[in-house]
Amino acid sequence: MSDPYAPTADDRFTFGLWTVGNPGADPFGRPTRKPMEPVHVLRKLAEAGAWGVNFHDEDLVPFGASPGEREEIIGRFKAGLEETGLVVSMSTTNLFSHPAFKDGAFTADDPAVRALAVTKAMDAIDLGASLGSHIHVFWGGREGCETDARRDPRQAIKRMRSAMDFLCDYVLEREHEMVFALEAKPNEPRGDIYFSTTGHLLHFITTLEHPEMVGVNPEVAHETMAGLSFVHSVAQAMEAGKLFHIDLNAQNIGRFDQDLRFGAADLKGAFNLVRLLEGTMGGFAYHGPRHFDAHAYRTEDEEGVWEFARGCMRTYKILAERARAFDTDPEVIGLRQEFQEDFVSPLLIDYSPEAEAALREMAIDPDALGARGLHLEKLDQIMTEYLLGVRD
Ligand code: GCO
Ligand code: MN
Ligand code: MN
Repeated sequence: MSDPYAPTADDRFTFGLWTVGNPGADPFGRPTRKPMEPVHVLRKLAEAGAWGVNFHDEDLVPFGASPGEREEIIGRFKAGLEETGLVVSMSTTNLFSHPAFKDGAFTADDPAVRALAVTKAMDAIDLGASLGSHIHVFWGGREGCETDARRDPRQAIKRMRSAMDFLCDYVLEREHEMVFALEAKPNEPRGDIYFSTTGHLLHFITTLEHPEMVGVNPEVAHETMAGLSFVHSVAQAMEAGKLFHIDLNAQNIGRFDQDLRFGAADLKGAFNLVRLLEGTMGGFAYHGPRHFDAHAYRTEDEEGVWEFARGCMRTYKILAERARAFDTDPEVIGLRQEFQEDFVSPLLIDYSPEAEAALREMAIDPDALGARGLHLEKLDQIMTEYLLGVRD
């Protein structure tokens, strides 16, 4: 029998060169694994069943490479894409590693740093576009501070807006078919990063010159670090039509940025996320790339890296299968629908004197409403049993 959890192109699973290529260094210790050649990564990803690959400009072409080196590297990578059939599903700019960006890139006080950042981003956009990327992610890892003693945070917001407006116009000028996806994170590497959550970004996007070109790229770990519900953040992005990309991984609240294998922590959160993305919970599904922005434990060798990659995809598919089973279980449907069919809701959409009168005439007994049990304990226990695999 074929493996029902084997990944296919339809799953749109993707990994970054920096994720499976992560050599296992941390602030306290040196790398435990050797760097991997990009084309080797492509071959191994294709073998594991991934659909796409992503990269920062520098993951592929080292910062400061000569034009000749650049051309050679890109040529080799292009051939690797053709050989493996992988697509470039997203590109991004590294605006955090070089010391020039130590106090911000687009939000830096020094206009020379901002100019360098915008120029580097234009080059990264062109690089991505030339390899087929239609989504460019901006994660402002250095856009923040340890102290607010100098920069007025309002200035940072204005500068970020100018940078996004500038770069949207650049994409239009170049006629690239590309949108931007902005990624929030509350802290790490900065003490505090501006636009700390997906919600902050969703508002910011409405203030741009081309809001239609810009969406969000929420990451499990980042909202969880902020102590927030990732499912609710993703839901808000989807409802706003702004979920352009997603970074899947796992994270325990209150810890440093862990970038764990998808599903390695908070399985219930992962389950509800998959219900949302797959549309089993109701409403529309997400059709963009399912990107795993995570890395293998530092304890692993290369074999462990591919175990990690297969594990991310397999857990997603198992959760999707469990989600479909849960959401089509007649008992679950019954428990979820109990209060959904009604004739009052239409009255609550648009104000009119008639609607007001009809609402005021309703004989509502607040005490009866308050005394009623909602059976959420039962529903949640059923969910737990689906997750534990004892109910089908
Ligand atoms: C992190 C971020 C990054 C970004 C990546 C894409 O916490 O380091 O999640 O991995 O997603 O830089 O721009
Ligand atoms: Mn992250
Ligand atoms: Mn990320």
